[in-house]
Amino acid sequence: MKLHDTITAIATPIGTGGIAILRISGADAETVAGRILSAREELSRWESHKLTLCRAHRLDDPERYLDRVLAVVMRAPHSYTGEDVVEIHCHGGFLVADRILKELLIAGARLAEGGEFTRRAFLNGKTGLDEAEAVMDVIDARSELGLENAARALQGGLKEKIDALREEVMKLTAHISAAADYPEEVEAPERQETAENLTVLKKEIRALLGTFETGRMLRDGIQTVIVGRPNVGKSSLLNALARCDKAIVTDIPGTTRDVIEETVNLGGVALRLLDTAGLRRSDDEVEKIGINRAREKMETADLCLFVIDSSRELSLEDEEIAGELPDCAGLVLLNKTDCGQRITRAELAEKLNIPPESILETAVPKTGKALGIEELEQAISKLFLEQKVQPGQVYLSNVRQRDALQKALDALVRAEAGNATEMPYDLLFVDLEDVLSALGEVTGLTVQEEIVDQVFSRFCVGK
Ligand SMILES: Nc1nc2c(ncn2[C@@H]2O[C@H](COP(=O)(O)OP(=O)(O)O)[C@@H](O)[C@H]2O)c(=O)[nH]1
Ligand SMILES: [Mg+2]
Repeated sequence: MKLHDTITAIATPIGTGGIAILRISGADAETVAGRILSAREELSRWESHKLTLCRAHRLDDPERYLDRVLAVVMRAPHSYTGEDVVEIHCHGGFLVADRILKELLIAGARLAEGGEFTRRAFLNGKTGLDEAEAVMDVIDARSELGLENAARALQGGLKEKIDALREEVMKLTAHISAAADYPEEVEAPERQETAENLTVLKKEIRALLGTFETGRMLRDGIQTVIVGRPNVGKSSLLNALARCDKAIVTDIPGTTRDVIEETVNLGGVALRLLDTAGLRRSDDEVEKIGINRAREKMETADLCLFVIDSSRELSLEDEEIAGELPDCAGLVLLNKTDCGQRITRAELAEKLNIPPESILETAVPKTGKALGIEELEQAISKLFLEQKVQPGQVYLSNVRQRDALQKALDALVRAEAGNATEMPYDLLFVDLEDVLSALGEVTGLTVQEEIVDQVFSRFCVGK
């Protein structure tokens, strides 16, 4: 990939809409765009960051217009990429943006790769890696709180924290090297003091690491799998939570064969509901595949809703399913309470050896009023949101950031152990350098090329 060539792409989604936007970035952005735009004034004389009404035309014949457009020049370094950028806002038809793109390519630009604009922004120091990831998270956000967290990271919320931590470590390394360089004038730090500093740092990094689970949930939602034997009301429950008729409901056992997904909003977080094939021994090939899929989903779920038909005695199948529930958070639903209840919460708690608080009673009949849905939503909130999601707090939201911080923590623990045994300060220094570089990885300050590649491979063209 050449860094300094001029790239272009359509930045808006394909399809019809009010407008479409093309981006051009690179040293020749103005020249390239100038070849296919005509306005009262030459592009090179346009004021930066000001929209101008002009015409887009064919490169080979300026009399053949393609569209009337608005265009803007954003000169380096005050642009998204840090390079000269031109944006062309044309009409959002199927063909028009594509035609203009073609002309720009003939005029000398190259088609941008996925994420290349943001990558340039990163390489030009316009954005940290954490912020680039936040851009992606803003685009992908599925819930209000997820969006808020991503936007906070975009504003440098995480970077601020990491920089503050680095600052603390640097104070210590500066003191150590000063003492090494000028032993007469500067005394090495007291061991006790170093130990205290390291403990504080450790606590802060641990706290940040502790936000990962919630951050991931804000970003990806709560993956919730609904399981139980056939006909207990799993699909009806999904429909009741989603307040729509997404899943097919019949009284024929084995109706649901594939995994059905629906995302609903729960207190600003995405609850990603997965309705699955009822778990039972089956000879039906298709149903068997569905049952295997259900089992796979159980393995990666954050929450498992185990549905039981309370109008019947607890069956052997129910007990078998209870034995294979995943390790994640779980709630048991005694459903069909409107049909004459034959198992109570207390009995079930005792039989399956589960705490009564995680058993709820519901009814989701085909006609008539659903019962217990609000209580269920509250119970899920209590498990995942209450006291966990605080406004203004910064949450780690991806594995890369978590791994880098974990590395920092490991190095810190080594430094701490070394300090406790009065390891010479120049050796301790090595561990502290590791802490610094691991922290720098979070924001991209010290990150390896391949990790950068990985981050940007998630981006779409035009971003
Ligand atoms: N009366 C009543 N019927 C229910 C309830 N839940 C489900 N049903 C009915 O039970 C049958 C099976 O429901 P379904 O949701 O397809 O069960 P699944 O096989 O577990 O997905 C359907 O006829 C539903 O209308 C309930 O709480 N009360
Ligand atoms: Mg079903």
